[in-house]
Amino acid sequence: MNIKRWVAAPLDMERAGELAKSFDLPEFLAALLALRGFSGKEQAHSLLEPGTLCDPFLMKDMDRAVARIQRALEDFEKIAVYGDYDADGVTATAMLYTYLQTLGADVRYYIPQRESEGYGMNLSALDTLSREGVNLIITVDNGISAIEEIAYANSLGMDVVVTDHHQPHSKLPEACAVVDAHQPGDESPFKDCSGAGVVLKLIAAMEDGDAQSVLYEFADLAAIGTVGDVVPLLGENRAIVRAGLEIISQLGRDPGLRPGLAALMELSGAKPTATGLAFSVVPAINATGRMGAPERAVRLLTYSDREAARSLAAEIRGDNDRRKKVESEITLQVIEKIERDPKLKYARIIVAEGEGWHHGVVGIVAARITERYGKPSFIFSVDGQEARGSGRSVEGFSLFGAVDSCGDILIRYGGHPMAAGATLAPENLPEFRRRLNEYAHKTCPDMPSLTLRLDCLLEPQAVSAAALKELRPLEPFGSGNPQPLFGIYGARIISMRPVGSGGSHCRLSCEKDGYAFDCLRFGIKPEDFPFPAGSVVDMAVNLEVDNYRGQEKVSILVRDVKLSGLDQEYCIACIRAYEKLRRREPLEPEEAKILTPGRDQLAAVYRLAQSRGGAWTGMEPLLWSLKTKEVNPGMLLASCDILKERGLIHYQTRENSLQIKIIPAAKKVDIFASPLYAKLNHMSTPQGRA
Ligand SMILES: [Mn+2]
Repeated sequence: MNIKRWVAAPLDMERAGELAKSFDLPEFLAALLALRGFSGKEQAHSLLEPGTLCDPFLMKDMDRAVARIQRALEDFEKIAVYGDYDADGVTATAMLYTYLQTLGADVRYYIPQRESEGYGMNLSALDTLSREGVNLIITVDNGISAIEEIAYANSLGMDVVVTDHHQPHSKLPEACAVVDAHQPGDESPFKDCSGAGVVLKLIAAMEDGDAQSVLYEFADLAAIGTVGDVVPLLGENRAIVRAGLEIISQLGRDPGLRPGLAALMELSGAKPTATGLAFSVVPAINATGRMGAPERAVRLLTYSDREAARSLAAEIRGDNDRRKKVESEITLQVIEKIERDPKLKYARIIVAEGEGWHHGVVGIVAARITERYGKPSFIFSVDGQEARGSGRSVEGFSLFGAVDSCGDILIRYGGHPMAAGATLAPENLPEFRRRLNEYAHKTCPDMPSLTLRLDCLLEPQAVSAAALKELRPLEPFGSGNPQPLFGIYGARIISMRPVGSGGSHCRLSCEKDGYAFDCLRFGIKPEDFPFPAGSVVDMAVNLEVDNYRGQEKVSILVRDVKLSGLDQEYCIACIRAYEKLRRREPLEPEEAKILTPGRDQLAAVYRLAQSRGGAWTGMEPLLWSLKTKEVNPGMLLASCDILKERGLIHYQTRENSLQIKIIPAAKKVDIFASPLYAKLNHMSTPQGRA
């Protein structure tokens, strides 16, 4: 069952025409801008024009930062760049390290280990740097909250310049300079730079404010940090990513240009687009932090030797492959746990834990589980005396609020509404699970579901390469400016056939109003595609222009599918009601009524079990065949429970699929003697609840 709420605005071509005229833009582009809320001419042009960086000295303390670094260069002081193990921290470190080296500085870098040290500065790292004779530490992508650590560095005789892009606490660290656009008194007009973006500005400031030549030199690395940190690709970030992609598309042609990055791009076969980076280079760099030694990623990005770069790039790709393997193994184990345990599966928030699960990937696993089950999840890695976990939420429910309410049993925690982390004693996990769900029950009786936002609906015959090329100025796509997602609604699937190596993808031949067209669904084999030929479906699609034998061709790439004509809101409400029943919470009479089948409906579900013969089937095709009997997804599941209780069928659910089998030798039984049926009926009447 697709448990996402699909939201689409209608495309008003007349209005699009007006906008196009007033902005002097192609019609399709104007329409899309309007749909995304870029309603004024200025707003539209801010998105479409190349843009540049503003004066770096508008950032508070930038002058002091530059002065302190200049002094260190003149006096040949020993400098340490203190970074972070994610793609933003790594690229920020590589940029500043490379730049200071070209100035002849005595510089080293320090990247904390994700597992043993964690994010940000720590005292023992400072001891190490002090012992090595470091006089000046420059933090990148961290430092704004390191109040104690920076005081300690000062006590060891080291000065600190902070550059960061995280939110400051109420107190700022006692550093020589604090450069962070979010602090009070900062006058830079753009606040959403990544840590690498801030470093780009620092370097521009060192170069007397010459942002253009610094972009030319370092925008490739800053682009990776920007895409990696998922900051909005708007304003100055667009200028950075555009300039960066320009450099990246030149890599390989000029052998002296960033050989490590060139090798990594080549090995991953990534396209020089923001999305290409997000799915190749960024996870590979992040994997070095998750799987062990993140300083190797800085080494790779600062190498000048091509051979050494190639072999290190291959090693880092290996880390990423290992990370993927570990991640999918743990995901499978979590899904197994959930499917085995109704208490987990039907909970408002899924909290799952495992002994020895690699801590570096539990956050990614939580994201997958939330996407799959459409509810917040928290995944814990249990290791001796500690359980460390990471959670992901759905829009409309603050996971941080939920975790905060359990603060008294947590050793450490933090986060924001959509993602949180927590560490606790393993014996407190059941209590944490209970209280998290209790909090959700109290604050959010109807949990929000995932939303799929479409830009607009399109008719398949309106799709053309020419129209799509009008949208090119919107690139690069990313956070805040996603690749347009269109809805093609009410298409009939004529046939499916395998494509790609091993037939692991699916080509769908479709038809709507007599117009035939093909779509591609990646990563799903035809036999696993949840809808049989003949189904009428709604599809969420990306459109891409490919060059095929000199001819421009539009590819329709399917991202999600649901059955056409189902009332999505109603289906979600029905499933929520069923989950409530399974959690043994009292139902409102209306909810119980939704779930209670009549004789006809039970008979229809029984016949369905007969006809399916025990194959796994998506819920939506099953509902389609039950449509005339007005069976909703919650009622389908409740009916299965009733028939199972009376010994008439076996059934299992797996994620969003169902497998129903009849028990052939079953004796004639009175279905209505089912205790569950009686309970539902009882709850359907107002007096029954009282
Ligand atoms: Mn960052």
